Amino acid sequence: MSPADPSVADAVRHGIRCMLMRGGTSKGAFFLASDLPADPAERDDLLLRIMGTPDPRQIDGIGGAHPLTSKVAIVAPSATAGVDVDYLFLQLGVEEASVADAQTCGNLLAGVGPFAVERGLVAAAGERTTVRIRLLNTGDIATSRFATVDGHPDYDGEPGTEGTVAIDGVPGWGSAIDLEVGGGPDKPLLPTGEAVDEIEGHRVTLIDNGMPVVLLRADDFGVSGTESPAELEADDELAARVERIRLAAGPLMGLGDVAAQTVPKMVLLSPPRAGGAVSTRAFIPARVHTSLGVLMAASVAAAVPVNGTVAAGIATASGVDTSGETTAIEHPSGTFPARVHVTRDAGGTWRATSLSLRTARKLFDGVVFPRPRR
Ligand code: NQM
Repeated sequence: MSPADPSVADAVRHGIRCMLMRGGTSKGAFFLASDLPADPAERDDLLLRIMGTPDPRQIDGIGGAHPLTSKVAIVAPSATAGVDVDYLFLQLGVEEASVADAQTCGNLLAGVGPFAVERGLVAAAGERTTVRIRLLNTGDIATSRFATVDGHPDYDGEPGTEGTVAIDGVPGWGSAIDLEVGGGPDKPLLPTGEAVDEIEGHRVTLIDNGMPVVLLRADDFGVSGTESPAELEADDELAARVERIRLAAGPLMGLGDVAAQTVPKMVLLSPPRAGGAVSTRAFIPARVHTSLGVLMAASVAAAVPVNGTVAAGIATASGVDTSGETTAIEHPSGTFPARVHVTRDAGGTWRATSLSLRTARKLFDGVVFPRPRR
């Protein structure tokens, strides 16, 4: 669809087909790529007007006035062999008119498989449907497995039955969605090849198991790591120190200049308090996460078994199960059981994949009306 297409030019009058979904602990607007302008600048401008950005309340759009609810997923049939759909994630600013594409979102990923079935891109296959997804932002491949009933996604499940689960940060129960995510053979877990690097006088671990993350010791910054997200956000000096490290870490991680990007994420680590392996507070990067991103959890967990990382120096062995594959990562609203598989190849390079359990829900399906250009 080109900008000259009357259905785009008239989007204000006729609206754009859109499904609002909760994916894990995030919420976003899901679109078929074919329902949006093909030109990225035109598309981004339209999405900003749909979400109501820039405005701290996003009052004239459908964004939820927080980065975790100002997200967009764009889905299309994939041309890649063995892959069903391509998923592009866009992080829309709230107060700033920004659209960032350097990261994916493992939470919205939970909604992608069901959305592909809802829109007829993939046919439901009996009681459990598998969708293979290419993550356009990172090049990683995900496999999503979820319940389907009568040809439709089953979001709710039956409380008390196997396959119906609760995830911390979301009230109630939902039908389990298994997400397996892995990078290609040329993607090392430690982008600099080091378990620890020094930035601005701090020992940090730069790691990427689906999400580029910088691991920091909370006590290096004069905080305990038990503070609430609001308390940490109120500390301007802390935010400035963390941001300086982030800007230096971006190029070291191969991400280039990250001033206008939302990665790497900055995670303060401290000892666990609730039986987990380690406790986290994640800057994403301006706001502090109310829980923890799926792939952020996978990146933190993958650092635990690697000698010399900041996580290995803090983590408690009792927070890792006996198989060594599930690591309980504490966050401000509970614990994330991160399942990761970490290996070291013959050349000494660390690699990892993750398996996460999420729920998702279709909240609304219809036509969204962007505010007019002003
Ligand atoms: O790490 C938030 C979220 C995320 C990212 C963010 C995510 C992940 O919790 O997989 O999903 O980093 O802005 O949705």
